[in-house]
Amino acid sequence: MWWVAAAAAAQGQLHLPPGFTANVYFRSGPAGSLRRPTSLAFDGAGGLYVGELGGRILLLSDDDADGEADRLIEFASGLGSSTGIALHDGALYASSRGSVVRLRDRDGDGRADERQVIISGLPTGRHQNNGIAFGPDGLLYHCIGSRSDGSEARLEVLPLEASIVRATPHGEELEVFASGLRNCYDLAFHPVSGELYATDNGRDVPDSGVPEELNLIVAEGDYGWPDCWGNGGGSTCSGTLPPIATLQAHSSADGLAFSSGTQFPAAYRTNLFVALFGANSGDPTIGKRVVRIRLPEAGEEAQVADFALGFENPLDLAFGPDGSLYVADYGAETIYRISFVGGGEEGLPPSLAPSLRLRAGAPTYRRGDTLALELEAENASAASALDPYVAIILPGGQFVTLPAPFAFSRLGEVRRYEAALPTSSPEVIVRFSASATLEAGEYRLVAVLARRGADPVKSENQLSVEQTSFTLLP
Ligand SMILES: [Ca+2]
Ligand SMILES: [Ca+2]
Ligand SMILES: [Ca+2]
Ligand SMILES: [Ca+2]
Repeated sequence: MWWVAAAAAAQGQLHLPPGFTANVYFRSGPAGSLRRPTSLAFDGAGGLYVGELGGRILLLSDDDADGEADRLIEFASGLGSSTGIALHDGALYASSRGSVVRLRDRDGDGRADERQVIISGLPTGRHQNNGIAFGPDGLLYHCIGSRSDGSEARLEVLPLEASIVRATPHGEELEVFASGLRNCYDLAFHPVSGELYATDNGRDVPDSGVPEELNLIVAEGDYGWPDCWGNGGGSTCSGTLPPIATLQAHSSADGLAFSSGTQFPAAYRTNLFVALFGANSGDPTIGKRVVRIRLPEAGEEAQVADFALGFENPLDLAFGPDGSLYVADYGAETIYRISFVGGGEEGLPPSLAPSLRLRAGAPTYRRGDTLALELEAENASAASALDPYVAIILPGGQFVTLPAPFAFSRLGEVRRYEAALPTSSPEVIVRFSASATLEAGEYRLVAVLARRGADPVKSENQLSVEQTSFTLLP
């Protein structure tokens, strides 16, 4: 698949699922310059704050609402290597190497005029303090990277190192919330459940097989670094928590954001989007993309799928008030805006299109038996908008629709379906007002997943068609 990405990159275009489009929201031009963007945060008025590695914070706005920023204000400068920003209670919080700075714009001119270091003395070394997020509890959560890789001559691990810390919005009561994260770049709270998710990057050693991780963060959780990684890799894994998804080794899993708004198709709601920066080896097949993660439901595994390819080095992302996804490409020094313009379910990449699995309960039946089927809707998170239909295909192409189609109520649901086979003919109702006799013989059984209210017979309404067969004995 990477040749698609390479071709797209050569044209300066992103490769997206059908129904999506991307435009350049901002890059250096007459309005000002953008250099090595690291982090994004929207304010309530649609202004986009952008942190730069060089220590500036920019405020971009799209005053004529055409999807491209036309105004740049330098909100702040002089921070040291900023890799995380967040807005809370009218203030902008920014990471600066070893500290957290709180900035306010008191006079509303778009430039910070009040500045306070609220946390300082954080450990730095190979990595530093990165992403910032505020929880439903109003407290500040902050990623602190490790000072070493974990594979080199071991440094003493300092108390706040390789952790997620928590503090009040004033920087007081600083404490370790979770530990064992080698280099957490970003973190985000689930908009509904309030659960905290964070990325973590495995060690840099080539061919070590150490994956990048998405972790569900719980209080006092230990996520394994330096000895344990992935799902039980390394050593000393006892008592540590595995990731809920592993991501491509050395791809550098960085910014993450939950989808918000209603612009993206229903199947994308409350999915996590993660920017994979790319390998520091320069291998073009690693990372350089945004992936979409569907969080696991009970007993399932998280599903990871490519969403957007063709970046240089995507680093952070955020959903805007317009429901578009904004991606800061550190390498291309560009902020992209990705929007959904297609209709219905067209935006679903093939791997995530709704599908139906059909299993016949038995290979043979006699008249009067109960035909048992199992149907499973996959990837159909818009399940409430979909109806399954089951039909028996007769010789000559007529078909019998089995009665009482039911709706799926959630993703991955398995529904058993039972229908009494007619004891005599011609008792069954056939579509198009025909009637038919079920002679002994082999029948095809077809299940169709269609949009609610749409005619399932029309191919344009069929999102998934599955077949199996059974034999009706004399
Ligand atoms: Ca504009
Ligand atoms: Ca000001
Ligand atoms: Ca881990
Ligand atoms: Ca972020």
